[in-house]
Amino acid sequence: MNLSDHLQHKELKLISEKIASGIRISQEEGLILYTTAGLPLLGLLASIVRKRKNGNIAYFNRNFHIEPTNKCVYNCRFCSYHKPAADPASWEYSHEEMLEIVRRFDNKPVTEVHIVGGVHPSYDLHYYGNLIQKIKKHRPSLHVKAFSAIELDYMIRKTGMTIEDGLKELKEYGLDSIPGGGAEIFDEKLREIICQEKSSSETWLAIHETAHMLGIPSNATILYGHIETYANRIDHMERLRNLQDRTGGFNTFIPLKYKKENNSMSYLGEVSIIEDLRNYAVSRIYLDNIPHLKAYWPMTGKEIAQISLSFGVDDLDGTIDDTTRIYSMAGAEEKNPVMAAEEIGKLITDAGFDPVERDSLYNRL
Ligand code: V47
Ligand code: SF4
Repeated sequence: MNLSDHLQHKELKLISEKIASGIRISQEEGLILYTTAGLPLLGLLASIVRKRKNGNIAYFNRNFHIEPTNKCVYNCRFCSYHKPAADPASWEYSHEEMLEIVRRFDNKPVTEVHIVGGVHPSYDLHYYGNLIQKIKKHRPSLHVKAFSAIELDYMIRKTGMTIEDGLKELKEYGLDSIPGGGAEIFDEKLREIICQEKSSSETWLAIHETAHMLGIPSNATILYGHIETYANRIDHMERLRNLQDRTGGFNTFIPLKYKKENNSMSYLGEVSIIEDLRNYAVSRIYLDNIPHLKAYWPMTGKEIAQISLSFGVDDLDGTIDDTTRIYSMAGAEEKNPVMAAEEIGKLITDAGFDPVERDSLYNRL
C-alpha cells in the first residue's frame, strides 16, 4: 500500500466508524464516499443505516397514476414528455376522463392516487382543486398525492395567491401530500443549463417547507447521471437535509436516474447500474434524517429495484398501473409498469427482506 492508499484507507475507516455509530457525516465526507468508496463498502454502510431506520422491512403500496396533461409551458432539456399546446402529440384529459380513471379502480384495494403532469398554460389552482374535490367525493379514503412543486408554483401564481394561502386552499380541497418531482438538481448554474425556465431551487424548497408547516408531508427527488458532479449531488442533499432538520416533513427520497431517449440531452448517455447502486447507498447514508429511500422500479427495472434493497432502499414504488408516460417516453426499463402486490411481495422476500404493505404515510396495513 502506498502513502496515498494508506491515507485514503484511514479516511474511509474514520467515516465508516462515524456512520456505524450513527454520527452525521459532513459534506466533505460525503464527497469522499462518492469519490473513493467501493460498492461493497457503500452497500455495507448503507445497510447499517437502513437497518437502524427500517429493520428488515421493505415497503410497497398500492397506487395508480394520473397524468392530466403533457402540455407544458416549460422546456426542460432532459424531458421526453412535454409538448407545446398546439402539438398533435399533446393531450389533456377532462375532469370526467380523469374520474373515469379513478372509477376503474373502484373494486381494487388501491390506497393512493399520484397525480403529476406538465405545467398547462391555462389551468389554475381552482381547476385542480375541483378535480381533487371530485375524486375525494367519489372515494374519500383515497390518499391524493398530487402536483410537483413546479406545477404548484405555477397554479398558485396564476391564481394570484401566496404559497401559503394556495397550499392552504388546496388542503381544503383535499390535497393530502406532495410528490417529490421538479427538484432536479438544486445547483443554480446547472439549473440554468438543463431547466432554465422552471421554478428556482429556492422556490421548490420554499413550497415544500411551507407545506410541511401546514401539515402536508412530501417527498424529494434528485435527477442524477447527467452533467452534475458528485459535489452537486452532495449540495442537493445538504439543502434537503437542512430543510428536514427544520420541519421533519419529508417522508422519502427518490433518486431518479437520467434516461436518455427522446430528449435533447441524449448525447450524454446513461450512467451504469453500479453508479445507481453507489448513489442509492450514499443517499441513504447522507440523508440521515429522511426516514425512507425509494426505488422507482418502472424506471430502474424490477431486478435493479430488488438489488437496491441491499444498498439502502427500503421502499419500492407501488403497484403501478400502466398510466404513466413520463418514463416510458424517456426510455424506462419497464415498458408496461404493472406489478401485482403478490409479485412485489415475492421480489422482496427473494431478496431476503420482509414485505410490508403501507399506506401513503408509511403506516402498516
Ligand atoms: O421532476 C423527467 C423526472 C420527475 C426524465 O414523489 C426524468 O413518490 C429521468 O418526481 N430521465 C417526475 N427522469 C417524477 C417524480 C416521481 C416519480 C416517482 C415517485 C415520486 C414520488 C415522484 O421525473 C421530474 C424529473 O426529475 N424526469 N424526465 C428523464 N428523461
Ligand atoms: Fe414541463 Fe416537467 Fe417536462 Fe420540465 S420536466 S418540461 S416542467 S413536464
